[in-house]
Amino acid sequence: MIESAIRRLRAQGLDEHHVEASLKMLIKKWYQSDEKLTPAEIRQILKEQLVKSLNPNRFQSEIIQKKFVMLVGSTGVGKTTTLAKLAGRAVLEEAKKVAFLTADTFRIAAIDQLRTYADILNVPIEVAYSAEDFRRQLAGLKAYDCVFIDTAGRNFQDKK
Ligand SMILES: Nc1nc2c(ncn2[C@@H]2O[C@H](COP(=O)(O)OP(=O)(O)OP(=O)(O)O)[C@@H](O)[C@H]2O)c(=O)[nH]1
Ligand SMILES: [Mg+2]
Repeated sequence: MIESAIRRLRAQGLDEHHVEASLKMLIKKWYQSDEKLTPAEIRQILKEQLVKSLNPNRFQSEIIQKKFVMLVGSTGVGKTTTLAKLAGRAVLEEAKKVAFLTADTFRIAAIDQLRTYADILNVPIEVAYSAEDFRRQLAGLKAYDCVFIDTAGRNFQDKK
Protein backbone atom coordinates (compact mmCIF):
# COMPACT_ATOMS: atom_id res chain seq x y z
CA MET A 1 0.00 0.00 0.00
CA ILE A 2 2.79 2.41 0.91
CA GLU A 3 4.61 1.37 -2.22
CA SER A 4 1.69 2.21 -4.45
CA ALA A 5 1.13 5.55 -2.70
CA ILE A 6 4.77 6.45 -3.28
CA ARG A 7 4.61 5.29 -6.88
CA ARG A 8 1.66 7.57 -7.36
CA LEU A 9 3.51 10.60 -5.99
CA ARG A 10 6.36 9.92 -8.41
CA ALA A 11 3.93 9.47 -11.31
CA GLN A 12 2.44 12.85 -10.44
CA GLY A 13 5.90 14.38 -10.85
CA LEU A 14 6.53 15.27 -7.21
CA ASP A 15 10.11 16.27 -6.56
CA GLU A 16 12.21 13.30 -5.31
CA HIS A 17 13.17 15.23 -2.21
CA HIS A 18 9.49 15.46 -1.19
CA VAL A 19 8.85 11.84 -2.19
CA GLU A 20 11.59 10.71 0.17
CA ALA A 21 10.33 12.85 3.03
CA SER A 22 6.84 11.40 2.49
CA LEU A 23 8.16 7.87 2.44
CA LYS A 24 10.08 8.41 5.66
CA MET A 25 6.98 9.80 7.36
CA LEU A 26 4.82 6.90 6.10
CA ILE A 27 7.29 4.30 7.36
CA LYS A 28 7.45 5.99 10.76
CA LYS A 29 3.64 6.05 11.04
CA TRP A 30 3.43 2.50 9.76
CA TYR A 31 5.49 1.22 12.70
CA GLN A 32 3.72 3.51 15.15
CA SER A 33 0.38 2.02 14.09
CA ASP A 34 1.52 -1.59 14.52
CA GLU A 35 1.97 -1.93 10.77
CA LYS A 36 -1.65 -1.19 10.02
CA LEU A 37 -2.64 1.80 7.93
CA THR A 38 -5.77 2.14 5.81
CA PRO A 39 -5.57 3.85 2.40
CA ALA A 40 -7.47 6.79 3.90
CA GLU A 41 -4.91 7.09 6.70
CA ILE A 42 -2.08 6.96 4.19
CA ARG A 43 -3.71 9.74 2.19
CA GLN A 44 -4.15 11.83 5.33
CA ILE A 45 -0.50 11.36 6.36
CA LEU A 46 0.69 12.30 2.87
CA LYS A 47 -1.54 15.34 2.87
CA GLU A 48 -0.20 16.56 6.20
CA GLN A 49 3.37 15.95 5.09
CA LEU A 50 2.87 17.91 1.87
CA VAL A 51 1.16 20.82 3.60
CA LYS A 52 4.03 20.94 6.09
CA SER A 53 6.57 21.10 3.28
CA LEU A 54 4.86 24.06 1.61
CA ASN A 55 6.69 27.15 2.61
CA PRO A 56 4.41 30.15 2.18
CA ASN A 57 6.20 33.13 0.79
CA ARG A 58 4.94 36.08 2.75
CA PHE A 59 4.92 39.49 1.12
CA GLN A 60 8.25 40.98 1.96
CA SER A 61 8.32 44.72 2.20
CA GLU A 62 11.73 44.59 0.48
CA ILE A 63 9.88 43.76 -2.72
CA ILE A 64 8.33 47.18 -2.87
CA GLN A 65 11.67 48.85 -2.19
CA LYS A 66 12.66 47.84 -5.71
CA LYS A 67 12.04 50.21 -8.57
CA PHE A 68 10.83 47.62 -11.05
CA VAL A 69 8.83 44.55 -10.09
CA MET A 70 7.95 42.21 -12.93
CA LEU A 71 6.00 39.01 -12.44
CA VAL A 72 6.24 36.08 -14.84
CA GLY A 73 4.70 32.64 -14.59
CA SER A 74 2.12 30.13 -15.72
CA THR A 75 -1.37 31.22 -16.69
CA GLY A 76 -3.76 31.87 -13.84
CA VAL A 77 -1.30 31.61 -10.95
CA GLY A 78 -2.15 35.08 -9.65
CA LYS A 79 0.42 37.41 -11.22
CA THR A 80 -1.99 40.28 -11.86
CA THR A 81 -3.73 39.94 -8.50
CA THR A 82 -0.39 39.82 -6.68
CA LEU A 83 0.82 42.94 -8.50
CA ALA A 84 -2.35 44.72 -7.46
CA LYS A 85 -1.82 43.71 -3.83
CA LEU A 86 1.81 44.83 -3.89
CA ALA A 87 0.86 48.09 -5.57
CA GLY A 88 -1.94 48.65 -3.04
CA ARG A 89 0.49 48.22 -0.22
CA ALA A 90 3.08 50.50 -1.83
CA VAL A 91 0.50 53.26 -2.35
CA LEU A 92 -1.58 52.98 0.81
CA GLU A 93 0.98 51.95 3.40
CA GLU A 94 4.16 53.46 2.05
CA ALA A 95 2.86 56.45 0.07
CA LYS A 96 5.00 55.52 -2.90
CA LYS A 97 4.61 56.93 -6.37
CA VAL A 98 3.45 53.89 -8.28
CA ALA A 99 2.75 53.03 -11.93
CA PHE A 100 1.66 49.90 -13.76
CA LEU A 101 3.06 48.66 -17.03
CA THR A 102 1.52 45.66 -18.71
CA ALA A 103 2.89 43.56 -21.52
CA ASP A 104 -0.10 41.22 -21.38
CA THR A 105 -1.96 42.11 -24.54
CA PHE A 106 -2.60 38.42 -25.17
CA ARG A 107 -5.48 37.44 -22.93
CA ILE A 108 -8.92 38.99 -23.44
CA ALA A 109 -9.69 41.59 -20.75
CA ALA A 110 -6.17 41.39 -19.28
CA ILE A 111 -5.66 45.13 -19.75
CA ASP A 112 -9.07 45.97 -18.25
CA GLN A 113 -8.28 43.80 -15.23
CA LEU A 114 -5.15 45.78 -14.42
CA ARG A 115 -6.75 49.08 -15.41
CA THR A 116 -9.44 48.50 -12.80
CA TYR A 117 -6.80 48.20 -10.09
CA ALA A 118 -4.96 51.24 -11.48
CA ASP A 119 -8.20 53.27 -11.32
CA ILE A 120 -8.89 52.21 -7.76
CA LEU A 121 -5.41 53.21 -6.68
CA ASN A 122 -5.46 56.28 -8.91
CA VAL A 123 -2.14 55.46 -10.56
CA PRO A 124 -1.18 55.48 -14.26
CA ILE A 125 -1.02 52.40 -16.44
CA GLU A 126 0.89 51.92 -19.66
CA VAL A 127 0.30 49.13 -22.16
CA ALA A 128 3.25 47.77 -24.15
CA TYR A 129 2.32 46.18 -27.47
CA SER A 130 5.90 45.62 -28.58
CA ALA A 131 9.41 45.31 -27.17
CA GLU A 132 10.08 48.79 -28.44
CA ASP A 133 7.00 50.17 -26.60
CA PHE A 134 8.20 48.38 -23.51
CA ARG A 135 11.67 49.95 -23.55
CA ARG A 136 10.30 53.42 -24.21
CA GLN A 137 7.69 53.16 -21.47
CA LEU A 138 10.16 51.82 -18.93
CA ALA A 139 12.38 54.82 -19.59
CA GLY A 140 9.36 57.12 -19.33
CA LEU A 141 8.42 55.71 -15.93
CA LYS A 142 11.88 56.25 -14.43
CA ALA A 143 10.61 58.95 -12.09
CA TYR A 144 8.26 56.56 -10.27
CA ASP A 145 9.29 54.87 -7.01
CA CYS A 146 7.81 51.58 -8.03
CA VAL A 147 6.74 50.27 -11.44
CA PHE A 148 4.72 47.04 -11.34
CA ILE A 149 5.03 45.10 -14.58
CA ASP A 150 2.51 42.48 -15.65
CA THR A 151 3.15 39.83 -18.30
CA ALA A 152 1.09 37.26 -20.18
CA GLY A 153 0.90 33.82 -18.61
CA ARG A 154 2.58 30.90 -20.33
CA ASN A 155 1.61 27.25 -20.46
CA PHE A 156 3.84 25.50 -17.93
CA GLN A 157 4.38 22.64 -20.37
CA ASP A 158 5.84 24.97 -22.97
CA LYS A 159 9.60 24.38 -22.60
CA LYS A 160 10.52 27.46 -24.61
N1 LIG B 1 -7.53 31.89 -3.54
C1 LIG B 1 -6.74 32.74 -4.16
N2 LIG B 1 -7.07 33.07 -5.41
C2 LIG B 1 -6.26 33.93 -6.05
C3 LIG B 1 -5.08 34.46 -5.46
N3 LIG B 1 -4.49 35.28 -6.36
C4 LIG B 1 -5.26 35.24 -7.46
N4 LIG B 1 -6.33 34.45 -7.28
C5 LIG B 1 -7.41 34.16 -8.25
O1 LIG B 1 -6.87 33.40 -9.30
C6 LIG B 1 -7.42 33.79 -10.54
C7 LIG B 1 -6.32 34.19 -11.50
O2 LIG B 1 -5.64 35.33 -10.96
P1 LIG B 1 -4.84 36.34 -11.87
O3 LIG B 1 -4.19 37.33 -10.97
O4 LIG B 1 -5.69 36.87 -12.96
O5 LIG B 1 -3.73 35.35 -12.47
P2 LIG B 1 -2.65 35.65 -13.60
O6 LIG B 1 -1.41 34.89 -13.25
O7 LIG B 1 -2.51 37.13 -13.80
O8 LIG B 1 -3.36 34.99 -14.87
P3 LIG B 1 -2.99 35.22 -16.42
O9 LIG B 1 -2.80 36.69 -16.62
O10 LIG B 1 -4.17 34.68 -17.17
O11 LIG B 1 -1.74 34.43 -16.69
C8 LIG B 1 -8.40 34.92 -10.24
O12 LIG B 1 -9.68 34.40 -10.17
C9 LIG B 1 -7.93 35.44 -8.90
O13 LIG B 1 -8.99 36.01 -8.18
C10 LIG B 1 -4.77 34.07 -4.12
O14 LIG B 1 -3.77 34.48 -3.52
N5 LIG B 1 -5.64 33.19 -3.54
MG1 LIG C 1 -2.72 38.30 -15.47
